[in-house]
Amino acid sequence: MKITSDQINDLNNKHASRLNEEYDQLANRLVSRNIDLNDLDDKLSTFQIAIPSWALGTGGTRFGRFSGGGEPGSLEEKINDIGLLHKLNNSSGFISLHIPWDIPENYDHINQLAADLHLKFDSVNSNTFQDQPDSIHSYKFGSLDHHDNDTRQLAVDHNKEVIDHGERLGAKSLTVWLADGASFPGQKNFRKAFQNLSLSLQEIYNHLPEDWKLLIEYKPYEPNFYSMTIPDWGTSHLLAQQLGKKAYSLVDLGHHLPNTNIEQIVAILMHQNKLGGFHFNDSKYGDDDLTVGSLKPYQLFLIFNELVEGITNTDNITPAWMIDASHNLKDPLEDLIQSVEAILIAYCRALIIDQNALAYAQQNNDVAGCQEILQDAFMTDVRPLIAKNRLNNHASVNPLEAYRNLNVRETLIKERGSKQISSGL
Ligand SMILES: [Mn+2]
Repeated sequence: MKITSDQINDLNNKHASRLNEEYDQLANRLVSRNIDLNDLDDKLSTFQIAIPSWALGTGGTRFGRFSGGGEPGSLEEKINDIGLLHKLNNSSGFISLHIPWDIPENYDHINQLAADLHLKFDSVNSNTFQDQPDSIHSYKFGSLDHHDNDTRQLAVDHNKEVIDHGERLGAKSLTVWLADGASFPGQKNFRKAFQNLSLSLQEIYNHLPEDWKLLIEYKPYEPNFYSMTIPDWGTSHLLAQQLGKKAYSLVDLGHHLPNTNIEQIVAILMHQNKLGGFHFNDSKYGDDDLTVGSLKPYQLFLIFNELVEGITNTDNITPAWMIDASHNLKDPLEDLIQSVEAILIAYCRALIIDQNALAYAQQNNDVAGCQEILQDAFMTDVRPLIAKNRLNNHASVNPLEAYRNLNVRETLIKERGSKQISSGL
């Protein structure tokens, strides 16, 4: 299925006059507060969020999976789905592949397909959290941290292969998330596991092309419930520091214990120029993989405040942004549309914070004033800015409404059938 610009224009035309009114009203208010709307518009236009290939099918829990139909069954179909999203919102211009689920059969063909849809390949992800069917060694008790050298080498070699696949697609970073850890006290020697992991990562790091980055993700628990070998940002940062300047930490919103101050972690990592990537989702209890912004939009805004501050005032690279959530109940494409929208809203609200006034209030210990400044930005309805930006970029003013009006899911079910199940879930 393809969505044409004419279809989007027709739908946009219905909204144009109302949107212009709302935009003008908001723009006047922001200009009077010295917000540079052209600059804001440029930042919104260039902000691109990677969609992981595994987010396009219906997810599940260990209790079951309820497929929604029309899921992409091949890498081509996954890329096509992201193309549909990007056509609607102009902000999903990156794909993040997971190897071995997404190994291309024909690189030229896959590169051409992505280019035709104005998509690029972002960070590639390795998978050593499950055994491959033909594997002679098992990751049941660890991969990169394994005490058995042959098992460890298998995991190292896999990561090197992922880099090689990524290179042929124009990707520039490898993301490593490990399930390695222990579920029972005494099961693993912490120091030896860390040492083995360190050696493995060094070998992978040495295989990185000059212009690549290694992004090290952390997680406090699950699938291991006593210890994880990279449990927190401190361990991730320590490893990145040891490896060198091409290694960075990656923050996944759902990979923290409840009530962790994630915005502070983001600020400190950026201060150290070590924040390399960011994964978006939302959670109530653990790594719930719910739609970003569905539960804690204020936290997301506070995080974006630090991200914007860090991008403006540190030498930290622009992190690789990716949605990392599982869509168990909603149509995955609808969920992704909502996710991108929530991220843009948080980003845009952070961009309209009066940073000078905030710095002045902080300097003067005006605690109530600081809160007022943040909440004034948070409570501003910035949706007309985002919709207008999309209108100017020939994308949809209201992507979710357009998705439904254009019967995207129904068409995909017709094309692919209702039983096809996406790989990698
Ligand atoms: Mn993640």
